[in-house]
Amino acid sequence: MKEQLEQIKQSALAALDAASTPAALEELRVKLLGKKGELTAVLKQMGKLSAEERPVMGQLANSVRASIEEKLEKRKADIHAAALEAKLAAEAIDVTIPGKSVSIGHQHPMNQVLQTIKDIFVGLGYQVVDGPEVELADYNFTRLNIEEGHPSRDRSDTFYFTDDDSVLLRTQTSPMQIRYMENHKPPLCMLAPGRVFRKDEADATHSPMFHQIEGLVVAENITMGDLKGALTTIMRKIYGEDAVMRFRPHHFPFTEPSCEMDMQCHKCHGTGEVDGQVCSTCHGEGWIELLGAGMVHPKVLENCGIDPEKYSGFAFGMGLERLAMGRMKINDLRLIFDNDIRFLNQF
Ligand code: 2NL
Repeated sequence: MKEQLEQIKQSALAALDAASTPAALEELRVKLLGKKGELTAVLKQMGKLSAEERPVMGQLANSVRASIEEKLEKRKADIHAAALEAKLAAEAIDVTIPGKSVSIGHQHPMNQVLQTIKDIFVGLGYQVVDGPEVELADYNFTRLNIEEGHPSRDRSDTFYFTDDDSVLLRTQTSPMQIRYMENHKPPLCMLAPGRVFRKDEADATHSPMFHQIEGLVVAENITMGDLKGALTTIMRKIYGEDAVMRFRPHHFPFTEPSCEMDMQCHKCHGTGEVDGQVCSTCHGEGWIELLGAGMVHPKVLENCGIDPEKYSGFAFGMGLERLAMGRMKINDLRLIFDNDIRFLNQF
């Protein structure tokens, strides 16, 4: 029996040494120490021993059990430690590896230009307003003194929603100014930037959707002198203090008198030529068209409930794309709308 116990101890310790998982250890515990285990089987035979032998064997059996239990605990701890070690090694983070860079987008070039311009106008006291892109023909045309039959009302030029041509995609941002005049008493000073829509085939200088900025100032005693002073000041803030400007007579149905404002070409200084070649910036014109403007037509003021005998005002409108193209040296309008990342990343 003594040999049997020694045998159990040796093989148990060897098996415990060989076990490498908590599950294998548990299996061994049951096999060695459990009710149906090897040690229990030996102990059941104790009854057959003599009275002198029994305590000796009992003691030996207990020490074998203790050895096995001790080894079991040690292996448990070892295996747990090894597992932890392996987990830590696997999850180790090398804090010296450079991080993954997160690429952050930026404002679209059109928005950058718009923001710059809005800042200038806000600084001069203009209120920036927003309005609907789907408009009534009444606001877009009629109240602006654009008569029935005017070419800009044509179905080939304007996107209409209804058969009676009463609802449309606005072709200019002026309807926002009409709405503003309806709801505000002079003195008023506002800026209306936004998308406008015209049935144009897209090419280097045309797009069926583009952006306009219109401005309006109405108060007592506003004159053409105010118009010239305000627009010269504003355009110099946009194009530089040394920019040279000129005003030419023009015609718009909603202003009287009307004018266009040009800036002398900064490349050829108004000569239209660079090194004997036609200037590429102004195409030989010597001047670059900036905007259209004029004194608000008395009929338009009246159409908005403002007394033209008491009040007068000036208004102006310009294309934002053209302005952005000039400032950012973009030569094809379509680039602005394509949203090719190689283009956008240049700004
Ligand atoms: C251009 C010319 C212009 C206006 C827009 C306007 C608005 C009201 C009354 C009177 Cl409510 N006028 N707007 C005036 C003159 C010119 O735009 O060439 N735009 C691209």
